[in-house]
Amino acid sequence: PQAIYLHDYQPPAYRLERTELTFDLNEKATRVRARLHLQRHPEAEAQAPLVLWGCELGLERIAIDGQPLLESEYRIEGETLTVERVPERFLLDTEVVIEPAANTALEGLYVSGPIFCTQCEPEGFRRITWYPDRPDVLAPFTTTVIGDRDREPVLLSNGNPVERGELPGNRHFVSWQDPHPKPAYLFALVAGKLDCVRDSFTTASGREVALELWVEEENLHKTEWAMASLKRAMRWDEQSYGREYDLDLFMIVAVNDFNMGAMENKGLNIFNSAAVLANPQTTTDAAFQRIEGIVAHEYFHNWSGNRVTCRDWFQLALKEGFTVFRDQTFSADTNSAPVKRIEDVALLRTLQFAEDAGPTAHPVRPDHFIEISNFYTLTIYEKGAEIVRMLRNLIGAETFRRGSDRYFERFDGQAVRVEDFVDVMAEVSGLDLGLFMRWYSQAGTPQLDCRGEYDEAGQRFTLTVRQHTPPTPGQPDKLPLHIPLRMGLLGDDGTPLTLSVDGETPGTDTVLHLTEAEQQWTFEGIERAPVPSLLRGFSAPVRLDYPWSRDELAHLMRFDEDGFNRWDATQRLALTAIEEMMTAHAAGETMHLDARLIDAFRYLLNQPADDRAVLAEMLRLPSEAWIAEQQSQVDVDAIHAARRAAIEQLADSLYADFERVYHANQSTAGYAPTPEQIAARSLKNIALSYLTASGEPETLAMAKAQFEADDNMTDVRAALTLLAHSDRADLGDPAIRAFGERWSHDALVMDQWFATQVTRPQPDALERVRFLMQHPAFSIKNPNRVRALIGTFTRDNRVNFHRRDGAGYRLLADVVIELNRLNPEIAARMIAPLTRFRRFDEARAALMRGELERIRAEKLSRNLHEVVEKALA
Ligand code: HT7
Ligand code: ZN
Repeated sequence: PQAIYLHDYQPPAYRLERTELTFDLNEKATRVRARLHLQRHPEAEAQAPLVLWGCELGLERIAIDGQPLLESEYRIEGETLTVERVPERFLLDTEVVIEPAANTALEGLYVSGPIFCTQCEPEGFRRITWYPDRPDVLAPFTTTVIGDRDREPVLLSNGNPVERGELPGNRHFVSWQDPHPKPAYLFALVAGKLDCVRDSFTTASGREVALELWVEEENLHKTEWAMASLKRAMRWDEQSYGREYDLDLFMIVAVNDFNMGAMENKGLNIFNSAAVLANPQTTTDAAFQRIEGIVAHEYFHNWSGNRVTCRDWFQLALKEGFTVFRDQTFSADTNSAPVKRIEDVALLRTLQFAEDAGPTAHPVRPDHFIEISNFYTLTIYEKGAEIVRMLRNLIGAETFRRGSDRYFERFDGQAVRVEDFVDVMAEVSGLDLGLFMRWYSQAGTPQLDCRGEYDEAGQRFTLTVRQHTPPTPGQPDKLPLHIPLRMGLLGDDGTPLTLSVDGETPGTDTVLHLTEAEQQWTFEGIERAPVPSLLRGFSAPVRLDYPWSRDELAHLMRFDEDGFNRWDATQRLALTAIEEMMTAHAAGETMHLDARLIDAFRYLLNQPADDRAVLAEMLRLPSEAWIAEQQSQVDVDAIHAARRAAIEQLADSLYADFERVYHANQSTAGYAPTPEQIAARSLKNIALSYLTASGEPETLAMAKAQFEADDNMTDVRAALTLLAHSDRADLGDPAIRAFGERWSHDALVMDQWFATQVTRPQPDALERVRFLMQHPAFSIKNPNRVRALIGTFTRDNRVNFHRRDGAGYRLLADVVIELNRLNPEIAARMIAPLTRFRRFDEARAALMRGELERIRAEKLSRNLHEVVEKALA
């Protein structure tokens, strides 16, 4: 397969005035007629050929202005169809036959159980019909869907329904008109037996919008939360960005088979059922919050993505980074803002940093790709969002809002580039963002090495900061970036010190602008040695090193004005203690937990609980993934053993405190996913997890009681996990059995059942995975099942996935080889843990490499080919 390069971009030679589609649905043979009203671009050459894209289409007819084309008049090569000579303005009329039931890749038109649905981003539309399938060709669409009256009573597409009627042979049709010009990737069609929950929303300017949530009948009791989330998101976008919805109808549909979370098709968002259906009995707090965020994300795309779209797929972060930033801000405004920031940073620092340090590292705006589906990554989404966040912090929230208003107004209806977004921000702020643009082109995570020097005689504190970005594949040499470093200084009594930098108004918090490889700042009038608080709010996506002592970290944990840095100081303190235990483990010595961490936790547990949500996060030790990120060669066993020992020693030392917190946070009210209740449950369940780590038998009885009380899924799942992960099979097995029997009818709950079992730290976990792959509730064709069983195992059960005998690697390779045939997009995602083999010891690396080579010997899809070749390069 050939790579596609950003620098080869050519504007389209033909524009679409109008697209008219007719679908005659049939699982085995759907007939698609496309009438494309095309016109040569005024700047294109008169001889410019017409190029369309298509994939696995049975072409039955092709005509221009009513004249069928002879086979000699067009040419099909790979995925393109070229007509050399076409008029300046013409109607291209094609008819193709496709087979939705055989489509296991879940791109284009496919069936999910009894439901027909589509996924067209990024290049799925070419599996539906021959089309200029590129995001810079926009058209208003008219779509007629014909289906069986009994099997497909509901026929949906983008826009507004304009006509419906009966046809012979028990068939019927609905025609839809979408007046907003859109690229093909935003096209959607859904048909089947679906029920609807209706609501409405009055926009700020007083327009009434009908809201429809379409689900299969058995899911009607799980729709309330998504509908409420949608309305909150609609209001928030009006208030925060001045963006109103622009059609009279907004629809969401839930389907069971979907490659990602959801899709922002114009007026008809299609959701993975896991990303929309919620109910207290079946859904955890974390999933409620995730659903709220995804509903908002897809809705926000209506402006950041649909009204203003991307010129080409290299610009993907333009819509995804901005929309993730928008959904993060929405969730922060709706829930606990500091916890949202902590969660987002934890995700970025573990998984995105790992991606940025591995063989598939790429810039936020890549300059080439083989398969664009491989670029829906944490780098594009999460690092892309961090760049937007830095921009807003650099120019200020109000100026940023003026910039976003101008961006939406100026580029409405257009397909644009990252530069267009950044230029508008530079224009409204007057700031030179030239250097800042490097964030989009340079891959890798910058490292900041900071050092402080206190001059007692001169009463000044000097901070020296060096930045460097390690090489990434294809980018050996890196240049300095424009990095905003928010910071403050704390006095020895915890008071924030007043700083004045470069003539700014003095305050206790400032933003340093790093633009060079090394810079120095001196703060005058500092009477005693301060403790610096650096990278407040995680002001830039970087790794930061400063030689804080443990006492200084404990000081920051107590006194920092910045909530994020209080959490981060606790994480750093815990990390130092765990690393010390890992050294002891490697030397075969007893692992002792540093008493200063125990004291810090005691302090936290005995503080008045003014923010329980943040407290729960502070009590969570750094994840195994984050500990691994600190190591030059990852020692999975030492990490697991040390972290576990730290938990047990905290549990033993602070048993009474955890017990008190557990009891103090029992809920009395009925379940609601409110920030207050979520915080209390989170704190209660982390306390319970420490209690069970103490090994005291009554603590598992507490977990069993919580499990049996069956109050809500958050508490049930937390208790089930503790029971299932304990060594007490007499308690764990019955709980697993009871849960599995109770929920065998609900696939989304069974996914949680799978995930709970395959994260068991005991050595039987891998055999359980193989066993569960034979369970009737599992299907390798369903991405949710694969993610729950295989994805959770390879990501969250590091000791067992990295078993020394290589059985974990073999299992993953077997699954990837099967997925390569069925669903290349999912195969390419699942393989990621194997591609990081260079991070491990020689023996493990050789086993992982061996499995990659076994995969490479297969006939690979473009998706997997690209990832495997990068990994083995
Ligand atoms: N914009 C959507 C991306 C998406 C997608 C990409 C590749 C394959 C399948 C997909 N489904 C959805 C989702 C979003 O970011 O909102
Ligand atoms: Zn998105």
